[in-house]
Amino acid sequence: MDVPAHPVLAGCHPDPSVCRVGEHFYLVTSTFTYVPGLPVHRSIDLVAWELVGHVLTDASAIGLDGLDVSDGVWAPTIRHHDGTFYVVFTVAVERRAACTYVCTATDAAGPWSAPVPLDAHGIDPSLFFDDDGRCWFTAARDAVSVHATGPGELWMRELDVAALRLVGPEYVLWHGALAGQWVEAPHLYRRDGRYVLIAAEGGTERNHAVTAAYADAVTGPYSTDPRSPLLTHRHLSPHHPVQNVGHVDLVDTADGRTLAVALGVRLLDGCHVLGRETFVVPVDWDDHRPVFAAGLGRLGPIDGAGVSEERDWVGVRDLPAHSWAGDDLTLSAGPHPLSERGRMSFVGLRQDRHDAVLEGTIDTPRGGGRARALVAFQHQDRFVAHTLLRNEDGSSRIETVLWADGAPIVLGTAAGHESERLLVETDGRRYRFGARRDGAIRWTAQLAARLLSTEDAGGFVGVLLGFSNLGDDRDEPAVIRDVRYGTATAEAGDP
Ligand code: 6LW
Repeated sequence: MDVPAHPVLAGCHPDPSVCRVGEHFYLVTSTFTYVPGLPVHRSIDLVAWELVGHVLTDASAIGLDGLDVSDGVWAPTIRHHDGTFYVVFTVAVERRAACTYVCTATDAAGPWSAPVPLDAHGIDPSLFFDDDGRCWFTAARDAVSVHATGPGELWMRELDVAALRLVGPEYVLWHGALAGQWVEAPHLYRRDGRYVLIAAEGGTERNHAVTAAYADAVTGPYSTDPRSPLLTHRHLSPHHPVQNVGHVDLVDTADGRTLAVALGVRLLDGCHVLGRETFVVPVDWDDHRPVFAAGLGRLGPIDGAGVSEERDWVGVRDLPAHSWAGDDLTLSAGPHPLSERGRMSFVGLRQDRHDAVLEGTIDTPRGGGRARALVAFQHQDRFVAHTLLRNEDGSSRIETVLWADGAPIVLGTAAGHESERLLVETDGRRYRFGARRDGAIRWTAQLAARLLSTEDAGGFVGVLLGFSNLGDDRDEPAVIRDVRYGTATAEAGDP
């Protein structure tokens, strides 16, 4: 099993968690307000992943309406014990943990149970099954909840898996190795007779790091591994193409190796638009102490897309009524603009490569005022809508609008036809918006990729490329024909 030097799940797939059952590995990642939520990917080599289902097919069960795009479903953990899969996760509101849930299934592809709330406050919940079958629930309390400043803390309670409820006393396990803020992402393992507690520290940006502590009893006391941080790119130059590495989960292969999934970002010109992605890192052991990425260069440099070519079309906060006939997408109209926090008529794909192109043929809506658009969506305060509109006189117009921090900025307009093949193309440094006709592209607008990056726009997600259909219930669905997403090849001409 070779470990690839690029993400194994490209695009916004952060906070990965993995478990193995027989020859299959199963992986879940955070989905925030994307719907359906919590995709389950399956692999036999941890490199090529296949989308097999979603834990949260029904968003109404947890209520994502009204949330900022980067709130919602955070940092799940997947485990398997005695024939049952467990996924625990937090729903965040205003960047703070609001509720913790557990879902179960006998088949990772589903159906999954409805989410069962747990009486737990904290982010990044995890489960650990001890040798005697007891299940321990761990989570992180951030610094603000513990003291005004200083480190946060990791805590544990037992989970009664029959009743799906936390029981017994709470144990405070550890405050981290780096005396900073944000000790999070705890996962417990057993190795060489010791309990191994792995955490993430430093925050999910450039200082992100993996640390560890060990104990002889599951409840502690835990002593810090003085080698911490054990995995980080914080010490590398800001020009290194992979940054923010951390938040790992470990898994043993059937033949006795250990690998970790980690999150990281791919930078271009100091910023990233693809969100935090899932990487795989080899792990050696020094007795019970993990040694991450022994040998150099396993995490980068990184070009090209991830190995997995799975397409997971998502909505935000809700999945609008839509259907596919081959490559033709039929998308119902929705009344909420993309700049609001409501349920909107939008479906998109995680942008998973720097050189990306999305295109589709759209008809001008019949009535005036409504818009159909190809969209590059970071969050409700930062996106570009490349829109096809009808003018008062019945003619069509293409209008490319950047929505930035509460205000629209028109990047370009052009006369349009009744039917237009709209496209967005990016090389990672800029996005260009145009229309294709008779083999040529007419560019209408461009903008620097930085404006859609997490560094500039904030948040925890990456860019979604997709389509929207703004209108009310009486409006007919938009049919977007011959939708194509892929790797962009340089095309001549500037906007
Ligand atoms: C995740 C936590 C984090 O729960 O970001 O800063 C949260 N770190 O580990 C959302 O991905």
